[in-house]
Parts: sequence; C-alpha cells; structure tokens
Amino acid sequence: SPDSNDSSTPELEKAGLLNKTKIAEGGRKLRKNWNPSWVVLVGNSLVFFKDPKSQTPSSWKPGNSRPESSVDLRGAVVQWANDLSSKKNVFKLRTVTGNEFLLQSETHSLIREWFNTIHSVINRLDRE
Ligand code: I3P
Repeated sequence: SPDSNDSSTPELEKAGLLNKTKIAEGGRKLRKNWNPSWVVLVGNSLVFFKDPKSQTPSSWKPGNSRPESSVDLRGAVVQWANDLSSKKNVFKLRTVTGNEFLLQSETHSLIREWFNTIHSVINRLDRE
C-alpha cells in the first residue's frame, strides 16, 4: 500500500501464535498463567491479542483490533529461559518498566525465529 512506510502505519514485522505468561509486573513477581496468545511485532512494539482465532496476519491492521496488552521493546532484554519453566523452547522478555513475560512454542524453529527477530529489533532500537 502507498503508506506502508508512513510513520503512522508502522510496518508489520511478524505475527503468530505463541504460548505466553506474564511472570512479573513492575518487578513484582506474578503467578504464572500460561495462555495461547496472538503475538504481533509491529514497529517498536510487541502486541498481544487474547483471541487468536479472530486474528490472522492478513486481517491485522493498526487501529482496528483490540490488543490485550502491548510491550515497548526499547531497552527491553530477551534471553533464553528454559530454566524458568518445565516447558521447552522458552524465552523471557523483560521491559524497561520491569514487566516480564515468558514466550513459548512447541516448535523450536518457530520460537528461534521469534527470539532472533525480537532481539534484532531491540538491537536496532539500542543503536538509534
Ligand atoms: C503452575 C503451573 C505452570 C507451571 C508453574 C506451576 O501451577 O503448573 O504451568 O509453570 O511452575 O507453579 P499452578 O497452575 O498451580 O499455578 P511451567 O509450565 O512454566 O513449568 P513453576 O511454579 O515452577 O513456575
């Protein structure tokens, strides 16, 4: 589309279904509650949607969906965290505000792609 690189329409980098649990809020530990989440990486943000069935990559447009929550990746940290779960293929995302999430997939190649993509976005923001 003509305005796909317009700053008001950030580019969709990646979208897909992952298992997610928040494990800390503002540095305070939370009880785990794993749920499938439709995860969208767009611009500097990772956006989580509650109802994966109603979301597909092609249907997603900025502004017309209702995210459950959104994470600013600037200053965030990702690290593999298989020690933090009995599940395999888990990484942790920590935001500057001290919110922590675990993201997981049964498919190793898929979670590795997510890790690498989020990591590269964080690195790009660090260099800005
Ligand atoms: C938790 C639940 C989580 C598990 C967590 C348990 O129990 O089984 O799935 O995390 O383990 O405490 P509950 O439902 O009673 O809260 P993983 O699946 O990531 O292992 P943990 O306490 O060792 O984190």
